[in-house]
Formats: sequence, structure tokens, C-alpha cells
Amino acid sequence: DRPKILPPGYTFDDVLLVPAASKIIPSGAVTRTRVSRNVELAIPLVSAAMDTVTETRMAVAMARLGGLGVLHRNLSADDQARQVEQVKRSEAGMVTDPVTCGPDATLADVQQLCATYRISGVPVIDEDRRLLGIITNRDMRFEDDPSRPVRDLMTPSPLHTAPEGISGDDALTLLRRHKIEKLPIVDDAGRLTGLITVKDFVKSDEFPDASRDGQGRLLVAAAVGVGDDAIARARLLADAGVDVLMVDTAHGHNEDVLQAVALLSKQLDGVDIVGGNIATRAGAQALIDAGADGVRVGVGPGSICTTRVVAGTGVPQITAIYDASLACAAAGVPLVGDGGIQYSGDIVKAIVAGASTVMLGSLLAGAKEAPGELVVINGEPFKTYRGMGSLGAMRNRERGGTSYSKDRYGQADVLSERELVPQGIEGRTPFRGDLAQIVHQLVGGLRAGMGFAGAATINDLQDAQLMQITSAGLKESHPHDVAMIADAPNYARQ
Ligand code: RVP
Repeated sequence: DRPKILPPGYTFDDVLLVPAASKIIPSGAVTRTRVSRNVELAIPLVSAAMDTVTETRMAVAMARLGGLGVLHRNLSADDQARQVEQVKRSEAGMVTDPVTCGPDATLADVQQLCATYRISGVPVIDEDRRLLGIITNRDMRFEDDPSRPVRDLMTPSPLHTAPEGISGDDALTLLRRHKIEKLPIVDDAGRLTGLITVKDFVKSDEFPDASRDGQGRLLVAAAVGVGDDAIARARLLADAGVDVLMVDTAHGHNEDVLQAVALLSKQLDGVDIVGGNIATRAGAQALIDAGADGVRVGVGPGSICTTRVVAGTGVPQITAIYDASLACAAAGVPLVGDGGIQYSGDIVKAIVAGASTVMLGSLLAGAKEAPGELVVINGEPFKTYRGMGSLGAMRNRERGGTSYSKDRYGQADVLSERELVPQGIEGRTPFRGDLAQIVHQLVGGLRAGMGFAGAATINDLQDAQLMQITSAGLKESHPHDVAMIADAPNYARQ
């Protein structure tokens, strides 16, 4: 008695938010939300786990703006864990595990460390972690012999230090009083246990909404697959300090995925596990039953995705989000609407349908902070953007031809390139400049929608109503009957 053909599903272009009585002005709307049970964000935006979207730089930029970056997994587990570390160290109230060197390291070694972690200097310690000195830009600037040992160049102890447990205000006072940029934290035995830098204070003023953990470090998420390798990878990422792991597959309503979610939620304390992707209520329920702290929804809506045409499979994204949200809302598990977002208005619609956050690929791939080179074609700047199921990503020539993500499309066992069956394409997207500007426009559009809905919070917006529209309605929605002569910052000429 199951119907062979279900009623139509809706996507972004099929619906509009219905305006309602409102006391909310856009600037007064509160965009705070959760990406998973225990992880709160100031804005509901997550950058896609794709190799042309999220590496360290994007993850840092997203977290500073109050969102979250999900580091892609098309690289070795060690390299991905290093990126997690880089984000966790990039800016912090206090770095609990600072990068250090020994006195016998060379100038070249330290310069390498500083470049890798984008820092300006490191404390020098002995084998017992006792603080011997510090070496910073100031000590290195006028030295041109890269083989000189650190012990000859560093500013040796005694240094200005602070005891463990010092408050942020007291630390800032010390930095000011002694006109120093780095304040090592030492225990009673003189062993280094942390580092506070002036840069961190400047940044926390500059980014008041940044997504931070209990120690003031930026939040970061990372993608993993399924199977033994993925579990080992997940452990490495957890050791590196990752806050959220996303079990990242094209079909999350699958026994292996449910097992991975169950295992990781049981084994990794303090890390939220998001499962996906699914596109139905039953899929969401299965992930929730397996222990997922968040559910990622989207089968086929992505701008670079060909799953719907190659495999003939999917659910239009607004219906997918709504159906899945019926399971998620009942369980108190946040839903990530992943893929298909082209305009800020689509973020509004995704949230009304039941999402707590959205994941963005194409809208962010053009940011300065996205990986990949700028290419200029006929005078217009572009950045490359490719599906993780594209031939290019599955071949992964950039990383020596080892694909770490073809299992996302169930093709881990395919050894010959010619036998791969892609579910994505390789393309490019206009260069869009600073992430902060892009996010400003996206959040501005979201706030406008909240004003129209009379929604003070994201939760309120989830209670708003959508109306199905016709193709005439869609035509009316876009600029029409005029020739657009300039691009707006949030709308490009078609
Ligand atoms: P979009 O924002 O529409 O560009 O979609 C991004 C999403 O597309 C990703 O978060 C992911 O779920 C999906 N994706 C990534 N690669 C592929 C593919 O090759 N099919 N799909």
C-alpha cells in the first residue's frame, strides 16, 4: 500500500517565506544557533567540507565571523590533523600547547615553524619543558645565517612570565606594562604550560562573535569517512582538538555510516558527531538513533553535484529539510541544510523549512580565503570549484593521485581511474573577495527575512510559513522587465 509515486517535492525556487506581523527590525534579530547538540554559533553558516572551499584559512575566517569551517578530507589524515591544529592555535585566549623549539634548533627550523603555524615566534624549552628563552621576529630579523642555533639568537630567561590561571585582564596588564607581545605561562617548577599573545587580545576585540571553545580557541569541524581508516583519522583529529566531526558521505542512511556514527559518538568524548547526508525523515531518524549530535541534509542539491542525473536520486532540498526536521525537532538534534543555496534568501527558506544552519559550497568557493588559485579569464577573476565526486577530486593529482574521498560515493574499491563513475563536475566561480564581505551580505539577507517573518530568533524563524509559488511567481521574484546595468553585492546579472 506504499504509493509508487510520492507527491512533488519542493526546492528553494518553489517557495517563498510568507510575511507576517512583526516587531523585529533586521539589526535586532538574533542569529545565534547550534550546528550540533553542544556547539553554538553566532551565525548559522558552515563552510563546505570540499577541497576548493575549506582548509585552514577558510576555517579560521569562518570561526572568527561566528560560523564554522568543516575541513575537507581529500588529504592524508596527518595533513588534515595539522590543519585542525593550525586553527586551534591560530588565535586563542591562551594557547595551552604552544609551538616550541629546543635550543639546538636552527634559525631555519624556527622560520619553518613560524611559517607553518603563521606565528611570529616560539618559546625555547629544554627536555623537561623548562623555559630557556623566547625567539621572535625581533631576534631573527637581522640574522642571515639560517644554520645558527636558537641558543645564540634567543632572548634568554629570565623573561616576563605569568603563573597558570592568570586572568585575561591581568595578562593584558602585564603585556602592556612590559611592552611585550608574548607572555609565557609557567608552573611552579618553571615549566612552560601555555602562552598568551597580544595578537589574541586584538583579535578578540575585532571578532566579538567568533566561535570559541571553553579555552577561547576558535572552533573547527572536520569531515571523516567510514571504516577503520576513518575511525583512526577521527582519533587523530580529536587528539588535534577538533570540536565537531562530520561523517561525510553521499548516502548517510547506510549501515556503515550508522555504525561509524555510533562508534564515534561512543568513543570520542567532547566531540560532537554529525551524520549525513540524508534526505528523508527515516534517514534522519536512523542517524539520531545511532547517536548523531547533528544531521546533515542534502542528496543532490549541490551546484556541482550530478547525483540526481547520474543516479536518478534525490529529494528537492526544501522538502528534504522539512521531512528530516520532523525527526530532528522531536529529538532536539540540529539540522544542517547542505547544498543548493544560491542567494541569502535561500538561507532564510532553509531555516523556515527546519534547518538550524546551512552548509555553503559555491557561495564561498569564490572567497579570497578559499583554497585554490585565482584565474583570470577575459579579464574576469575566477576561482576553481569542484565537486568531491568529480573526476578531478577523485583522481586528486594535487596530492599525488591518492584519493581519500572517493569512498564518499561508494567507490573506495575502484582502483583504475577509468572505472570511476563521477557524481560531480569541475567548474569555476567568480572571485568574490573577502569572506567577511560575503558573510555580511548573507547574514544581512537572513536578518531581513527574520524581520519579514517577525522572528526574533532562529527558532522563531523555524516556525514561519512558506508558500508554494508557480513559474510566473519565480519570474516575478527576480529582477524583470528591466536591463540590469550593474551587479549588486548580493545579486549578479543572470
Ligand atoms: P553548493 O553550496 O550548492 O555548491 O553545494 C555544496 C554541497 O554539495 C557540499 O556541501 C556537498 O554536500 C555537496 N557536494 C560536494 N561534492 C559533491 C559532488 O561531487 N557531487 N557534492
